This record gives sequence, C-alpha cells and structure tokens, in this order.
Amino acid sequence: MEIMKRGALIVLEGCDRSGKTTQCQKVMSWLQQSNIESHFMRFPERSTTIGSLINKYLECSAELEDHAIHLLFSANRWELMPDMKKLLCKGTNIIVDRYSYSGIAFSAAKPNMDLTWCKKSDSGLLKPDLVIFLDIDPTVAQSRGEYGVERYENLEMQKLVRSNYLKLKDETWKMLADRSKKSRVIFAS
Ligand code: 2DT
Repeated sequence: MEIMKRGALIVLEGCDRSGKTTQCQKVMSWLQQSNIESHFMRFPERSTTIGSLINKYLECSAELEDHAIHLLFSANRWELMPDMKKLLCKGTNIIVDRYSYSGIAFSAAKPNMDLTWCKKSDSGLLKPDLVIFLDIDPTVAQSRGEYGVERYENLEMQKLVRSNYLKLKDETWKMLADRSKKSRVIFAS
C-alpha cells in the first residue's frame, strides 16, 4: 500500500515591503518547474465575505474596533483551514504569504492590545513546518514603491510590528536578513 506523504506548510512573513510576495512567486515557480505539487495562498484572503470586510478596513473605507478586526483576520484563517487541511492531506505543499504571526504582530502593535490576548484566537490553527522571516529595516522598506497606500504602512507602526515579530520567533523560523538596500534575491529565477 502506498503511503501518501503530507504536504508541507511553508509561511513567509515580514514587515510591509520586505519582499514576501516576490519571494513567494519565486518559490512557487521553482516548485512548479520541479514538478512538486504546490499551492499558493495569502492572508488576508480578501475574496471571502470576511475578507472583503478586512479589505475595506485596510483601505480605510471602514472603521472597526481593534479587537473586532483582529478577530476577523483570525476568522479569515479559520474559514480556509478545511481547504488547507485537504490540500496538505493529499500531499500538496502550501506556500503562504502571511499567517498568524502577522495577525499577532500587527494587532499587538496597537495601543492597549495585548500580545498574549492576540495569540488566543489563532490557537489550534495548523502549525507551519517552516516560517521564513524576511527581515528588513523598516526605514529601508519605507523607501520602496507604493509604501503608505494602506493602513499600517507607516514607519512607527512597522518598527513596532518588527519588534513583535521577533518576540514570536520559534524553532520553525528561518531568519533571512536583507542584504541589499534595493533588492534581494534568495531563490534564483
Ligand atoms: P498584505 O499587504 O500582505 O495584503 O497585508 N495583517 C495581515 C493584519 O493586521 N493581520 C493579519 O492577520 C494579517 C494576515 C498586515 C495587508 C495588511 O494586513 C495586515 C498588512
């Protein structure tokens, strides 16, 4: 009997403009070229009903109380958990652009939001096999394109977010430091 190997859950994390999306694309194209069954996801997933509310909040066309929006971000991960489990069980690897770590790091950067409380709503979600943290100096990130378009894209917030991320680092994390002020290539295209 053939035993199916579970897929790996690989998460890319980092401050805004750290290069996560570009690196996810590079990882995905390498996996596809290598014929390794893989699926790309990102959080927030703005296409769901919950996601569209999150999108309005991020674009500043809706206001929500800090705990309430935190719980919506978390609910957005919970609603996709059954799909993720199915994919992993059939051996597909999942590459995810942001996950619970963003949920905690961003919410806990707000005044009167407690980091321990922020962790609770994500307790029980699938645990990643690997977290790749793209570390960037928030001052360098600020100089990159389109910075400042959405909520949270300001230097003070990003500095607090980075320090929260560092509090969440565990044995699944691989830290990748930014080597270039302009661009970074981790996976050759
Ligand atoms: P993108 O620019 O990557 O779409 O992110 N965020 C994200 C949270 O505050 N909580 C979360 O749980 C997640 C996943 C980070 C949009 C912004 O949403 C923030 C930046």
